[in-house]
Amino acid sequence: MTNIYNAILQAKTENRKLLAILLDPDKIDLNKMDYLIQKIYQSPATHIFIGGSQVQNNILDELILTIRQNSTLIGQDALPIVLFPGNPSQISANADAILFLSLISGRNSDYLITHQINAVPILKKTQLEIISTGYLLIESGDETAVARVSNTKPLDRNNSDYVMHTAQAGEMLGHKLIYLEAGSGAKQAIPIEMIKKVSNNIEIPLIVGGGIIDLQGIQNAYEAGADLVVIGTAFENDPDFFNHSN
Ligand code: 1GP
Repeated sequence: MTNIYNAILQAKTENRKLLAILLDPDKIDLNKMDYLIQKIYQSPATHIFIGGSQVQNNILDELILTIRQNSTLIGQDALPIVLFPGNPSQISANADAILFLSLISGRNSDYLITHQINAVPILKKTQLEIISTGYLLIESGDETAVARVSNTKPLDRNNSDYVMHTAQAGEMLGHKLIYLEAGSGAKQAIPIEMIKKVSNNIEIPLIVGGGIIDLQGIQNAYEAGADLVVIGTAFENDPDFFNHSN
């Protein structure tokens, strides 16, 4: 597998937009994986993200191996499998890379640095590509699982300047990606003006996810400057999501 971060940078340079389908191990039926993987490979997805706020089962390793087996059967180039963990127990050496997240919108030291420290001994035993990511949770209607589990307050969706400064601080601290997160199943996606403001004022690639429920929403995020969009719930609810004209 080529370096995943470099490929993201390359895509940004070429203005090639990227799409990750997020699979939550808690919501996946391993017996239906062949069908789901087929749908993923028929979709425009460029990455498979794996994670959830509270993965409680131990199927992570098995899930990734099942994805790999089914991907091989499909015979296309395998999509990179990237961990998007809620805590250090959600690490599997079988993935290709990990978004090494710091929840810089929050003020809970567990999610800023403690979980990361605890993850180090586990990560050191793997070959995972580690991609440092500044993770910003933005207010999106009702309380989301990320806000509840991380016990942090999302940033004000009407204060794009503060969100932009937080993203810029993340970039200055050396994060390689910025992720604007509305939360899985969010009522409201990240505001378009906010995506524009942040993307125009950072150099590193921008990921946007949470609450995007139609193809137009993906397009709008791209046009506003998102480099990679994450789709979880919409695909989970309807594996034919990408076949609809909208
Ligand atoms: C959540 O950004 C992702 O972490 C995806 O959110 O499930 O709402 O698509 P959805």
